[in-house]
Amino acid sequence: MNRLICTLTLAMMLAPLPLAAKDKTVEINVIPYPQSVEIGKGQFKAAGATFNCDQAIDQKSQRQIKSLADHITLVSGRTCSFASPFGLKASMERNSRIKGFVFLKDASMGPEEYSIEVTKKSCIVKASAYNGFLYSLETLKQLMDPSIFGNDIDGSQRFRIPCVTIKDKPRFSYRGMHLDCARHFFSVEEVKKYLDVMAIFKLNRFHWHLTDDQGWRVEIKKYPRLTETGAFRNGTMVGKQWDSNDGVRYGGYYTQEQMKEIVAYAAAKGITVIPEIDLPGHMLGALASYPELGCTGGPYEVWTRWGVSDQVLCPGKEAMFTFLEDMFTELMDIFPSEYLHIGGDECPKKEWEKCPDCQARIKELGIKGDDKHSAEQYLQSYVTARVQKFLNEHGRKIIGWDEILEGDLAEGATVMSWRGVKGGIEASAKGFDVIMTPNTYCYFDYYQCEEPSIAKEPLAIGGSLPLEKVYSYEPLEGLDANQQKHILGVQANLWTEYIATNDYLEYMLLPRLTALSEVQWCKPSDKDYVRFTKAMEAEAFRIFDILGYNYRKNF
Ligand code: TNX
Repeated sequence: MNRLICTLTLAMMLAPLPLAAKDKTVEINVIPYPQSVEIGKGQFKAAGATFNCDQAIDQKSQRQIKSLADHITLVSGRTCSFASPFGLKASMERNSRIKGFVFLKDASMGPEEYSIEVTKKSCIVKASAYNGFLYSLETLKQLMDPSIFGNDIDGSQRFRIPCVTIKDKPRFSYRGMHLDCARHFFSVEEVKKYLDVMAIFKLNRFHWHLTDDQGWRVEIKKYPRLTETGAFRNGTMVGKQWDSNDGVRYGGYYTQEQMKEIVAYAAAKGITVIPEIDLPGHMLGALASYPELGCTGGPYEVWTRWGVSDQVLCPGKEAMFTFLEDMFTELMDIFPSEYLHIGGDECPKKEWEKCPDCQARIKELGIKGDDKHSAEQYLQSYVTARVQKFLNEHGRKIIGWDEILEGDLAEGATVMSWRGVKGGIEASAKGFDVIMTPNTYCYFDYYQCEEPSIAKEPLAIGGSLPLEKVYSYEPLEGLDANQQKHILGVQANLWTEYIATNDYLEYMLLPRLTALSEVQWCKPSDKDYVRFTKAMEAEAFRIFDILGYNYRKNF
């Protein structure tokens, strides 16, 4: 008898906890973590629930909402019907017992803000605009079993959402990720997959580095040699052997149609594409195609090695500016973004010092060097200002790397601080808007581990940037209230000198992108590395597995 009691007690101890007790331990694994989360008791069954979507919501948002309904139908095998009546909000106010999903427009919310209120009977979602609705859908998916990210049909009705009230909006309006497609070329499909994972973690800017010394990747109809010649290089250096060449011709470019396709694909995911044409340095792709744009007239070659080339565009020649204006005219047609990135980094002045045309230009403009900057540095400011004026006249604004601060910088430029945070501190003090991309926290081409383990990793450019360091970044540190107002947001950069394959690209991106997303989205008080890593393993890693992303599993 005693034995029987013992066995029964043991069995009760081992039995699953009753639901009510289990609910208390519910944690939500949403990344980036929402601003306000109140967990309730119980669950809402998403499989088979009706989607009620107010007609006041724009058609584009409605289509996204409907596609979640269709997707739950597909994976759960239970139909989620979609209805889009007029006056849903008013009828909700009269009869609050409406069941299922309810999507409402709340015009008082910011464009990226949303709320979700889940009870056992209903899931009420509110937002005012497209991105807010998209983010509500991403959060809903992360609240469900990660298998929602796949297409496998699963009749087990796992698609439940814990009862929870979420109110959410981002800390920063600019939440970017950069990709260098010049050093290595990534196909349209690969770029789309990159955008897909950005969207899951609520990033909204894709900085597309499209031209460099090692390749010009943009079709410009008026200058066909840019892609006939400039898009291909005669081999690539091997590893870090600077004088080597693998002898394999390498290259590729995007047609205007393909770039438009990517812009539209990104826009549907709430992401603006900001193209970068890096000038006046990092221009061998263009110079090899049109040698008359340079100081010496060449010969030039699309570079087969990494580093900073002394061969740059010649601002002494009017034809160079004509080229830039023609090229940007076509580019603006492809990219509707308010901002265009004009590079500006790492432009050696050796050629300009010797070039008669550059020196004549310096004289003509009355440029004089001073104790801060050389005349040639001010000449770069002249290039920046001319391009900026042209783009401003077409309703666009410029972003440039922090070197554009050297010399004079005209009002309205936005500075991307990459050489640590000092450029951002200086620019914001001078009243310029800033995007923080410090190499100390945001360079995803650096190794993902601490020094001693670096030898075990695939070859990278150098540096050490473990996940935790990315997570620890506080973009407003050291800035006073006035400077803080100028920090538009944060971006990580993925330069691809040593990244030749998409698999390796994803490995360098993930999971650091998830840490970046909390730096961009969360208030410092909502960040918690332990909570974050648990969610990353439980949710993000499963999403990566289901969607077929390569990622670094040790952190
Ligand atoms: C510096 S960041 C560069 C890039 C390199 C990168 C490598 C910046 C504006 N310029 O051209 O790819 O370092 O980490």
